[in-house]
Amino acid sequence: MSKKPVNRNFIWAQAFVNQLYGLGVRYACISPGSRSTPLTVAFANRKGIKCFVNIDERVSGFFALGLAKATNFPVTIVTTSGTATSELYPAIIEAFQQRVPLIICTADRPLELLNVGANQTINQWNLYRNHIRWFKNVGSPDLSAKKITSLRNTAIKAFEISSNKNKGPVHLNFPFSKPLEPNTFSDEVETDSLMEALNPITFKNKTTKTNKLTKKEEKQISKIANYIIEKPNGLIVVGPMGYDPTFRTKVKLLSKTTRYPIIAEGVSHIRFNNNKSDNSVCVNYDAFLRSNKFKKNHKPEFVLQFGRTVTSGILEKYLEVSNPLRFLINDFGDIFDPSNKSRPPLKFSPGIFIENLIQILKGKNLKRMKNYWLKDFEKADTLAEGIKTKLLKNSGIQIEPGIIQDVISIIPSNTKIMVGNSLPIRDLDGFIGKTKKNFEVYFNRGASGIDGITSTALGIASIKKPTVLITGDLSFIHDLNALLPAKRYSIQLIVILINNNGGGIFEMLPISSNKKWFNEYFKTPHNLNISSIVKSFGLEHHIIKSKKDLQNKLNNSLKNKSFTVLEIKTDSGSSKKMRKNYWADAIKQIETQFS
Ligand SMILES: Cc1ncc(C[n+]2csc(CCOP(=O)(O)OP(=O)(O)O)c2C)c(N)n1
Ligand SMILES: [Mg+2]
Repeated sequence: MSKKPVNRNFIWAQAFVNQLYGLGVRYACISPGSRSTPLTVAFANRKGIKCFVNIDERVSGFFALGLAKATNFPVTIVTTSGTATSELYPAIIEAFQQRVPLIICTADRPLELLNVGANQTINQWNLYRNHIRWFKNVGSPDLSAKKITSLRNTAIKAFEISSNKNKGPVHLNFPFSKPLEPNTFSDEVETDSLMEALNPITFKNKTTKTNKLTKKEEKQISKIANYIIEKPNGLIVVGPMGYDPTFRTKVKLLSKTTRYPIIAEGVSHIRFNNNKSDNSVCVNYDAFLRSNKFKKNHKPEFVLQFGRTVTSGILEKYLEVSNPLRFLINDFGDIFDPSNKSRPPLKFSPGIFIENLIQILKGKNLKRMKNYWLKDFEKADTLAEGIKTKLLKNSGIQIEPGIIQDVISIIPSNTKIMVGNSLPIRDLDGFIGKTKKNFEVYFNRGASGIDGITSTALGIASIKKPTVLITGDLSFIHDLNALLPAKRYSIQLIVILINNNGGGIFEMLPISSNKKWFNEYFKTPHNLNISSIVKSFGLEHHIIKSKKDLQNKLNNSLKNKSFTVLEIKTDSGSSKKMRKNYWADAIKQIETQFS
């Protein structure tokens, strides 16, 4: 039998990568380093896996997060040993909290070099332990059939956990001894066993979900149905989450059946693809729920909440104070209720839950004698919509909520939107009305960091076109290294950069009245010339001077198919005034109308 000289680490890495490929993994985000050579070359060598190389691991982590969000499928990340691994942590936290599937592969020194002062060596064992769904130290490469089978099973477990069983990031630590390069040989192996090592096991997914409910699940749903029958004053809260497209129709049907209003979060996609008749979809709750009178006379007794914790603090407080019987429904039974007053969460796919619930409710006599409940919410929503539209109609380009509304009205249906934290997501939630157009909205609300926003958007934009990012200036500056992959991979992304020269959100907080500390420690103006920064990366940048200008440049950018920053210099002071005027007007008119 013929033998072939090989590098053990490389064959080990190839066996692992081939198994991932066999499972369907198609993207790897790799950062340069020496210890990770076997993994890097195995991924680079694997036809069918697209590799993105990012020098900055923090960018790489968030970029992978964006890819995984857009594909809803595990994406691999490779880093070398040492601090490189810890640069991934922010993205891993975000992936953990949002249940985004990532397979993190960190290269390490072998056991004998740990804790003895070896170069670029830290304790990588379960480094992300508070924010990871699974960790395994893969062990030293070994080309025996038994160890290769074990390695493949590790790959399968990592895939199954991250994509389905306990969705989110998983961490595999790979110790490698030198030599690391594929053409520096450490072993001789028989050709047959080599072939065998490189062939992945065919994996049959036995966990395909059936729509059939267990007895326990049937009981849970019929309990909810009984509450709905008895309680006319209920709400359906649709929080942030990437729902499947059919959910929209189902939740509207549930609203029709129950006569409960839908409280539609800005980033839930329920605001989009709406018809004129979808009156029960309420979007202006952040304004009308500021009226104490409305709140006092409209206390929900029952709430079904899909998705994550809502963006609006006003809504969250209202739910807490009204203290309804509140049920959270999501795929993994996660808790999204800071008030900690809701019942234990129900683990259901939202669509399946609604289908079964409607089946039970159909033909039942729901106690809806007084129809005022739903009508009042619809009326309050329409009232606030009118006030908002009037105020924004005459607002200049420097008014932040107006910009977001304009962007939504300019971009065509089916554009993907990534929205940054701080004011952009709050303005989107507070000011975007219902529209006929259909959008997919992405967000990093897992930990609501201002880090990695552009990188995440670039990952999304690599898959979905066209993608528009709406972000603040500090968030953009925090993630400047994202401009490297933007250039390197010519990614088509339009960045709407709302530049209020610092953290505008802090203007909304009581600390803003403290002149001594506010500017230096909170708002932190930077006075940077963002145009020259962006242009130094060889990327396109335009300053937007007017609404007309926004329309023209945004339309041009959509056609150009390149990375473009459209920077709008805004005034956080007058933007704050506009928001406050709107809320004050809304309170006034709601209280007159509902007297
Ligand atoms: C990584 C991280 N650091 C700090 C914060 C706290 N923080 C929240 S908003 C904000 C300011 C953001 O400024 P910008 O991106 O310009 O948005 P704006 O407030 O102007 O809308 C900061 C520093 C955070 N959320 N995440
Ligand atoms: Mg800002």
